[in-house]
Amino acid sequence: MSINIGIIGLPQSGKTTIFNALTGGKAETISHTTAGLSAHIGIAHVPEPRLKILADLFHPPKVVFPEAKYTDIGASVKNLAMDKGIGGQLLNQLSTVDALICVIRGFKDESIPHPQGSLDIRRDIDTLNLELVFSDIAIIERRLEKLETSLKAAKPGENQSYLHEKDILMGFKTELENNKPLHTLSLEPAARFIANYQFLTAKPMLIVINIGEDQLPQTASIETEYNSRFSDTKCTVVALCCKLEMELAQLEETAAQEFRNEYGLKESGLERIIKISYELLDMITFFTIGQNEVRGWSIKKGTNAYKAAGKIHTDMEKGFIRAECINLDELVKCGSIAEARKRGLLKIEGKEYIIQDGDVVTILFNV
Ligand SMILES: Nc1nc2c(ncn2[C@@H]2O[C@H](COP(=O)(O)OP(=O)(O)OP(=O)(O)O)[C@@H](O)[C@H]2O)c(=O)[nH]1
Ligand SMILES: [Mg+2]
Repeated sequence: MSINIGIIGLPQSGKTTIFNALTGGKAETISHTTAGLSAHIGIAHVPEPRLKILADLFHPPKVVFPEAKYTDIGASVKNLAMDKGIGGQLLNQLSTVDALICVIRGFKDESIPHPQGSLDIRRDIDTLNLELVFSDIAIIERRLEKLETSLKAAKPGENQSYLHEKDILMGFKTELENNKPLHTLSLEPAARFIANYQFLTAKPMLIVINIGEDQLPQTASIETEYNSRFSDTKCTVVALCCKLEMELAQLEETAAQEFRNEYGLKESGLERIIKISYELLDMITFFTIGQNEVRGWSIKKGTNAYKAAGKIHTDMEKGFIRAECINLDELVKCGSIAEARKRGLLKIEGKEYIIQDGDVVTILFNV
């Protein structure tokens, strides 16, 4: 499964710039008001240093990285929620993402007017949260209308599930009206409904404060300040100079690295964003080694060997016999699977084994 992330933000906050930084794409940063509504979609290879370690050990013809899909919707969520046409379609597209990146303007630049008139990070985060809340309330209201119709038409005794759903939705609406994103609620027994509706405020959220180059030395203090106010288990704030990251993403890796050193940046914007996204989404990576490729796979923490096999190939799930697993570090110490087997370090696991981050997995199966 590749992770799927939607990029939203107020106009001119830097959405397309970060999209380009993450995907290495070169989508033009022009305003949607002149270009019409259009979403940018791009794929990034998840930077996974452990794949390089495996590649150095096994010299496979091919190295396959997990992928992350980014969508820059390029329009305001609030406007989309009010639109039944193309805007509604874009919103549907947005509702299928696993997590949201909310870009907030932090850079100063007199030549780029701020849509709200002045620079104010807190106000903009609040405004964006309100847009998401607005969109979710609109979904709930539409559903409640339909439920009323269904309730009127239902025979006595058949309305139990409708009433239950109405109850839950009313509860959600109250929370939203108090400005509480749905991801802060304890989900049982409402989890099923959240999954059905794909509410935007139920999604994990990464707030990216788009700072200017001059603010880079304050990155850590900016992050502390805004995390103390806005972060929770499903929301994290990072500060990133999106424009610089976009420029670095277009350089050769060695040149980019040199510039990063000069700026005191330990890792690329993509690396930071991916790391936090994986944490927010509870994702881990396991590896497979084949004759033709070594490959990384992203799965939810807690996935068992049987389901993980299915990610690789449906035949492997259907004909699953067992999984042979070893932690990547141990494999590197042994130098080869054969040596690991000889030393008794290759664990033989059944269907129920929970795959661990960094496991190198061989699935034995018959078809
Ligand atoms: N000075 C400065 N300008 C930036 C920075 N990041 C983005 N910009 C500029 O801000 C403008 C808007 O950036 P975009 O990435 O197009 O913003 P957007 O959110 O996609 O804009 P819309 O799609 O029109 O809503 C562009 O002119 C960017 O070059 C930054 O860190 N510093
Ligand atoms: Mg844009």
